[in-house]
Amino acid sequence: MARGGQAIRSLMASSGARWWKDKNTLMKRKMSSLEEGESVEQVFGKDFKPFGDVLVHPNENGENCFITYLPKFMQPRAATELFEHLRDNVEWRREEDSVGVQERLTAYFGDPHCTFAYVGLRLTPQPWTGSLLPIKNHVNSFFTSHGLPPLTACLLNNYEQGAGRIVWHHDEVRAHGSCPLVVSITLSPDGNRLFEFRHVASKRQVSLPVLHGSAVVMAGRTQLHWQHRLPCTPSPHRISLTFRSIVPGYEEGLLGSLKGMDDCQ
Ligand SMILES: O=C(O)CCC(=O)C(=O)O
Repeated sequence: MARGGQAIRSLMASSGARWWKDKNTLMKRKMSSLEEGESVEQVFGKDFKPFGDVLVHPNENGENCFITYLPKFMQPRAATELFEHLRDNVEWRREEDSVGVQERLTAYFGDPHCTFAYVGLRLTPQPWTGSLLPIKNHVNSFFTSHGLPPLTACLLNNYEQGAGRIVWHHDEVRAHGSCPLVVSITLSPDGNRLFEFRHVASKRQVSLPVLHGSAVVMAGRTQLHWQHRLPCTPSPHRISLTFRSIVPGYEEGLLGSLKGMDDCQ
């Protein structure tokens, strides 16, 4: 979940650099004029073309949001095996964030230095496990081949049967580079759950029953203009893998720069 609309707007607009420029470049929190009137190519890069079952096209309202759905991203059998393995082997935690005790269990994995700070939590990644590496590699080769940035970290969410939800929110993507990307893979062998989107300005809503093995993709400026939620309808057990384009060292760099500012006072 995100911390403050305007702050996010500022930081997301703050780097004209592409995602792999070094962290010193990314640390420069200089406001640029990019967000207003920026082109699809400026946000997504020249190699990007929309793909999948597109729910929101980057040209819609000139907002550079891209939401798409890939119903068959994983083979059902592989998705079931991964679901069972993660359910039984991950050390799940119930975090308490600045909103309260979370209504789902989570675990966080990623490349070194991909610290993820959101709603008052600061998560240090556990190293990728043998069971996550194949899907991480598949996700990366698929999305980079579509011109999107590498996915370096993954927050796993575990919504137990008949329980668990996330209320309307924007994802925290300040550390996700100049074209933030969040890919949520659904593992729910016993049935579908609803994934809902709401456009902030128009209040238009889209409800998507997400299939076992499917992927929902939110890229570009989606988190500025759209919220999403997982309502607590009577629902099967679902684990989601939310892959994120976190820039290694970004949060650590922020801590360093904040410390530097304290030192000067
Ligand atoms: O479970 C999902 O697919 C989405 C999770 C989510 O919205 C979040 O982690 O912020």
